[in-house]
Amino acid sequence: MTGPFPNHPDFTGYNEPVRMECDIYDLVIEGEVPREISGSWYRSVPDPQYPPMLGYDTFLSGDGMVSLFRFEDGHVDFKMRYVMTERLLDTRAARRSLHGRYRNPFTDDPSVRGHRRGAANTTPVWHGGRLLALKEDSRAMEIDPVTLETRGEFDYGGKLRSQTMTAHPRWDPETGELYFFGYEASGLATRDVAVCKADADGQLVREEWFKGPYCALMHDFAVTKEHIVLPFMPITADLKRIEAGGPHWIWEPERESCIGIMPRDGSVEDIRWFRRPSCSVFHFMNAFTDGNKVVVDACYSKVNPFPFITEESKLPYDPRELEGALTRWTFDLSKPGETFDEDRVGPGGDMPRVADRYLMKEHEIAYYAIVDPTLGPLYVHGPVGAGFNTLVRIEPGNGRTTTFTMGPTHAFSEPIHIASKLPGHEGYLALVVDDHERYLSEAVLLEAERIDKGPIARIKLPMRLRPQVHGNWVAA
Ligand code: V55
Ligand code: FE
Repeated sequence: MTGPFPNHPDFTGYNEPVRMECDIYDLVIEGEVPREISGSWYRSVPDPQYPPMLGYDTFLSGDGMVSLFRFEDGHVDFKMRYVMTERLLDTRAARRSLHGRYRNPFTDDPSVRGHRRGAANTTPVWHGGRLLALKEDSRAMEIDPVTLETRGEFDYGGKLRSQTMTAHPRWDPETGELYFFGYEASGLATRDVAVCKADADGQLVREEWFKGPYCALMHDFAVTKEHIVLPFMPITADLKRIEAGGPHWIWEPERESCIGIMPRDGSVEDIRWFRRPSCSVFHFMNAFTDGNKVVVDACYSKVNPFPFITEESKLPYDPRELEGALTRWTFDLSKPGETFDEDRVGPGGDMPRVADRYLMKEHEIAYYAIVDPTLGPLYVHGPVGAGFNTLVRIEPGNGRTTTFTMGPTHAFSEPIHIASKLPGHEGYLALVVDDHERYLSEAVLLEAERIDKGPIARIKLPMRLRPQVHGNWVAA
C-alpha cells in the first residue's frame, strides 16, 4: 500500500498523482485527424510513485513518465510508461520514497547515498536515432521510442564529462546538430558550465567548460545560426546551504541577470557579457542573428515564478508580481558596453513553440500559452500552480495575435507543431487539454494558421492525465 499524498497544491486537483502505466489502442476521436499526420508525440510528465519522504517535495521532483500519442492514417494510439531511473528503482525496492528535498542529496535516506537521483521528468528529445528523457540535474536516460522501455543512462558512450545535461537542447534542422549545455557540470552548486554539441549522428563532437558569474538555475538557453546565448538569472545555489539540508535554490532579486553571448563556432574564451537587473526567464521562444544583432524572444517574468522557491527564499509570494511579457532582447554586438534593448512583443505567457523551419532563424510566426485572468477562476494545475487557459498565435514582427480558448475550466499544456506537406500550409498544433469539471484529458488538434476556428479533431482519453512539462513531435 501507499499512504495518501499531501494536501498541497503540488499534489491535489489535477496535480494529484496518476501513477498509471497504460496502453490504449485507437483512441476515440471527434472530428478528423488528417492522414498526412504520421509520427510520434512524446510528452514528459512528473508523476511521483510515492508520497514525499519529508512530507513535502515540489512537483518538479516527480518520477518521470513518458507518454506517447502515435499518429497513423487518421488513428491515434496512446502509451504511457515510467522512466526506470535509479531513483525509481531504489524507491520501488523499498516500497517508499527515499529522496528528501529537491536537488539535495544530503536530505536523502542513507540507503541511497551516492546513488543517482535524477527523475528524467522534463523533456523527451529525439536526436541521432535515440529518444532521450532529460532533466537538467542529471545525464539523459535513453528510452525505446516504440515500447517506451528504459534502456539506461546515456552519456554519449562515456564521452560526456559534464554530470548534467539541460532539458532544453537546441536542434539545428539544417545541420542536424544538437547544441546543449550542462550547468553544475562538475557537481552540486558548482559554477562550471559545459557547452556541448552532438553531430547529426548523435556523436559528441564538442564539450568546452567555463565558469559562470554565479551558480544559477539555467533552465534554457538560445542558439542562432551564428551565436550561443547563455543566460544567468538569480535563482542561485550554495553548497553550504545544501549541505546543511537547506533548499537547493533561492531567489535573490537584488542580484543582476548576466547574459553571455559567444560565437557559435568560437570558444568560451570569446563570451561577451551583458547585464540587466534581476528577472526570470524559464523559456526562450527562439533566437536569430541579424547582421551585428542577436535577437532573442524570451518569456520574461519580473520575478521567479515557482511558489516553492519564493517560500524557501523567505520572500513574500505575491502573484501580482508575476508580471511578464513576451519580450524581445536585442544585443547589438557592434556597440561597446553591457546593456541591450528590450521590447514588449506580446502578453506574458510561457511554453513557446515555433515551427522547425524557423529554428535559429527569424520566426515570422510563433505560438505560446497564456493565462487570461478575465476568463474566470483559475484551477490548480502544474508546478506554478495555475493552468494556462488560452493559446496564442503571434506574428512577433507586427505584434498581431489570434487566440484559442475553451473557457476557464480547460487548462492547456505546451503546444507542439506538426509540419504539413501541403504547399503554403502553416501546419498543425496539438496540445493536451485538461477539463477541470469532468476530470478528463484530451488532445486537441488545430490548424496552426486558424487556431481561432477551434479544433479540427478532439482526441479523447478515458481518464485524467497529470500535467506534463514538455513534449516533442517526431515525424514518422
Ligand atoms: C523546470 C522543470 C523541472 C526542473 C527545473 O519548468 C525547472 C522548469 C520538471 O523539472 O527540475
Ligand atoms: Fe522547460
